[in-house]
Amino acid sequence: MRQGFPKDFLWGGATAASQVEGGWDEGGKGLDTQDCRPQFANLTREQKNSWEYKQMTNQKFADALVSRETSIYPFRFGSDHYHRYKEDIALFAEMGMKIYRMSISWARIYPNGDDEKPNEEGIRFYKNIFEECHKYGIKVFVTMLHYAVPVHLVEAYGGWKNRKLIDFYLKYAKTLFENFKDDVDYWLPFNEMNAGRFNPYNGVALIKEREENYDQSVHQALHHQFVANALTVKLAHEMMPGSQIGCMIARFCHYGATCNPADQLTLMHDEQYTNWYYTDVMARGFYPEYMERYFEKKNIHLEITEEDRKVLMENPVDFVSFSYYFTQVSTASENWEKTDGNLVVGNKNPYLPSSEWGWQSDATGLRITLNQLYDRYHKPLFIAENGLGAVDRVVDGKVHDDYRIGYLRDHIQAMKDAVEDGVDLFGYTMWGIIDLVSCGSIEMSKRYGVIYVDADDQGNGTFDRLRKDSFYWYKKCIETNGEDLG
Ligand code: BGP
Repeated sequence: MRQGFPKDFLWGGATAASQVEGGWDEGGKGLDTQDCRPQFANLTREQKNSWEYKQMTNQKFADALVSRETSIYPFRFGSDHYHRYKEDIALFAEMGMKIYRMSISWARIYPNGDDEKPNEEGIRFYKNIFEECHKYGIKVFVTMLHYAVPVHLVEAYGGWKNRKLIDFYLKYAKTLFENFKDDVDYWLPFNEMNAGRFNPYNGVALIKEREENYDQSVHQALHHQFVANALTVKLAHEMMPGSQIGCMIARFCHYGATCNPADQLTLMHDEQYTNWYYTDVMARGFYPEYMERYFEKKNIHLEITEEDRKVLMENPVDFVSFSYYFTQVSTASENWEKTDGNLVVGNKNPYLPSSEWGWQSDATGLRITLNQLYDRYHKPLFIAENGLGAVDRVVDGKVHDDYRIGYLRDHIQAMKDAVEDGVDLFGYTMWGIIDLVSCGSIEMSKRYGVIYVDADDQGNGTFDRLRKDSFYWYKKCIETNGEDLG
């Protein structure tokens, strides 16, 4: 039996450009879809969790295109990483981080998405970040698209439902590989591929009101992303032999509510439609049979060419990664109590504690997930996101976030157990290593970081950085390769 984490285990932290950078209109960057998501003041937590709040509408979009405000568009100020990345990376190094997962903003490289030439200033900005990481021996894991799409691609082409997006994306990918082939250790073409289904504005750049046949558009857009993903894997392997390129989903581990076979059947379908579908296409290389029936039932007719199927089959990913925050219950009953979760509202599990945002923490579910994924694909696994969103308070210059330490301790112990079960897990990047704007509820108040950022929901504050108690805890965890979780 294996004992503990492999000695070269990649401990790290994760961010996304739109949530951390700020500098939304600097350095030649174009406006992107995340820059356009507004935050409305004085809403209750429940209202902020609602679909109406999270959903993009024609009106909100039109307003955002003309507004220069930052206070109601928090993704425009982020955590000011654009100006403070050196300080941030020095803190990552102090913690002993082995890897930094970050995303590149498409609109910094191609401001409109379909420009003829890339923006050299954007390329220089990321080059500087990579140089800074290398200075400290920190490896780099790049997400090439973490939700933020140049708005021009929505306005002129209608987002990912248009097949042309595949070509624009590939051009962008080629530019990244040409410029950063020696700087990046792991590549990820798309963040949380299944987001397209649960939040189509974020995932596939669709505005629901504009779609006559919404389900059809969502799934066609997802198909285009699958093809773009496979072609990017191909391109990476051609341009950078030996490169490591992976896929990612938001993994929703489900439990059957009871041993009633009807609940177990619901469980099987939930797992297929929300999880397996996406990783099956990207890791195994073909559309699973169970989806044919699903599409038929929903009256969805996808345009998939023979060439698409061939490309998918010939270009599976090298590793599988996922985000993991919570688990939920599958039941055939309509009357189950609900609770919030990442991207979806789920059924509540009476055995699990909830965060302030109603996300149910479940470390055992992480061990189960790792075993399930490894068993199915036998590819190396990477946990690209995991962490606890909470309200933190600064008292005498300190943040005593024992709740976060407890969450991390339990999840890292579960990872260790999975490794000892025989799972090939090679890295972990804690989500929101530094406080950043929450993707779901568009606010700073929901904090994940082990590094505190002094900014409020409207972007007031010094933006100074502060080490939370969890900073020292994670440092010790890394130093001892996950042995000292005390
Ligand atoms: C994932 C996204 C991240 C991140 C995280 C936490 O779905 O990839 O961008 O934000 O969820 O979600 P939230 O910020 O809504 O708490």
